[in-house]
Amino acid sequence: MSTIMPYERQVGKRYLDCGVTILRGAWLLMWFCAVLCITVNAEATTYYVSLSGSDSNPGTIQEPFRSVNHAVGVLRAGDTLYIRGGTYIDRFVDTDFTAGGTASAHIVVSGYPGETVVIRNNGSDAITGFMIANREYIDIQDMKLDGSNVNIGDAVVLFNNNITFRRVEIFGAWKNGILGGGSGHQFIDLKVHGNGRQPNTEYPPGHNGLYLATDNSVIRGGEFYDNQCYGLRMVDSATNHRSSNNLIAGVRIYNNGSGKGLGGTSRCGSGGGGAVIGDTNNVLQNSLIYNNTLGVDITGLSGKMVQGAKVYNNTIYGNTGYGIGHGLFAGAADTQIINNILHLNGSTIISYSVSGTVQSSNLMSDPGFTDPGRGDFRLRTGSAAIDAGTALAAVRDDFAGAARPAGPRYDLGAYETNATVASTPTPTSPASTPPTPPKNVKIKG
Ligand SMILES: [Ca+2]
Repeated sequence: MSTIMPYERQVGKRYLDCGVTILRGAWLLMWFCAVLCITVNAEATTYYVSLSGSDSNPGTIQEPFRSVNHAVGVLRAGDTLYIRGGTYIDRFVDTDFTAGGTASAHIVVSGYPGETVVIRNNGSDAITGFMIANREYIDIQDMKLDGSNVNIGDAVVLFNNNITFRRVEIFGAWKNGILGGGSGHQFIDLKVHGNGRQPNTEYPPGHNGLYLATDNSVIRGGEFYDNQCYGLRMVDSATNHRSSNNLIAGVRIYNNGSGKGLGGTSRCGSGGGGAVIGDTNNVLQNSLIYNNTLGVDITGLSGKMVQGAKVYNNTIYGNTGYGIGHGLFAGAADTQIINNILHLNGSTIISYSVSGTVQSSNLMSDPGFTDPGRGDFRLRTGSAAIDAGTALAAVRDDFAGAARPAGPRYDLGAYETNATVASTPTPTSPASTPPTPPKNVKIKG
């Protein structure tokens, strides 16, 4: 458990700790202490930004900085910057950072716990609002990035490696919510919506919630909705790189694409829809893809055939066009489409030029959702999707994080129904008899 400690107190404690050591004598220890002081000081300083602060302040909680782009410039590996609540007309780009983190000591830029932080693009950057191109191991978390007041650029651009976005809301960008390359990124529990305001008459292909050409990255949890083209597009348009080994899991993707995004006004050159999976060994699993223009596109760009795409245990519902389009443009090899539910889409799975496909245990009829009109795709008792799936070693849990399988087999779709776990017994008062353990629950002991 971490506590927020003002900068002076942290520094004071370090000197105190070292002083005790010095009193014990020994030049060697003094030398060691001096090194330790510098090392510790470099590894964990917490700074603050506040609307009531000043950039000439030291950045403590009592005397915080005023601007985010100034504050990020003082951060070293292991440091944390907390941004106090409020709306900042500001931005940060990689030239604002004077250092990056390391694998064992990330830089963290975070909204202050319990306060709402909005960073609204100040328009001072000709390319974009929030760009991190040369620094690594930076965690951006608990804030809203608002691109709505400038008619230029993407909200976030990443060209480097190992950046984490956690619980960040990204909205209103002229182009993409996030445009990302590089490797080892994590996008956890994001809310990405209303991006791609640029009229498609200016740039016909249109823009997306996330447009990633990354490798070895994880997109887990979160919502991607109301964007101009696709909610999430995982494919590189470059001919000399394949976006590879990315995992998309447990995401909710809805209302993206022409006639769906931007409050229904969106016009996407390619139609747009839920998700694109291209290039090599990318995985889409445990996700809800619904009410988009198209559902899932397994398709390459720039003549690159899709290789080894895996579409496991998704619920694909109510999309205007196909639920899954497979191999359009450049073809697809060795795709696995397993344990999905497709219902009320314009069509089900449309395959073009494909080879080596494994397509099994997919349900193409009404499975009995709890309340699809409200986005509740849990299965009702007795659903044909329960225990109808294939065991998949790569799918260990479900959309809600519950372990698979519950019961004898995997369920289809994004949710695993705990159909065989009895409800918790209601305690009687007074407890005249010991409660009976519910059936099918293994008691450790
Ligand atoms: Ca099951």
